[in-house]
Amino acid sequence: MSDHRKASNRDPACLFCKIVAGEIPGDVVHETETTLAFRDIQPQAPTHVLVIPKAHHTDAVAATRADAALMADVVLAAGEVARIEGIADSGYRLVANTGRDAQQSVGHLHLHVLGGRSLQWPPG
Ligand code: DGP
Repeated sequence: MSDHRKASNRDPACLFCKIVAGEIPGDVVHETETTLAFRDIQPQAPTHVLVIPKAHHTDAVAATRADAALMADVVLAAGEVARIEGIADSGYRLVANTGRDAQQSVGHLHLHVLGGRSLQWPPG
């Protein structure tokens, strides 16, 4: 596997890299060779799971530039989380906050999988 797909491609200061490494606990709901999904510590919906690549990439565009197949792995893992959580049919939202104005607080790509209730639009 090339470096940009490996968990060894990590930022030692990154919170989510520490969860991948098991240095900080995470409530893991799904895992593949290249992705990890765990419950958000501040849930905003009955289902609120974060899906990340194990390798460190700052956001969705950076990850896709480095390895489009890795981004596909993340999206497919999010779909699997929705199935496991029982919200695949009722519907769910995938959110990738990107940058300051979007309130991205952790600079490691993560898709929020939100569902289990009717979600409002537009978001705040
Ligand atoms: P964002 O604002 O899009 O960067 O989302 C980051 C999310 O990460 C936010 O909803 C809260 C969550 N979070 C922050 N620290 C931790 C942690 O230590 N564990 C878990 N499971 N989630 C965390």
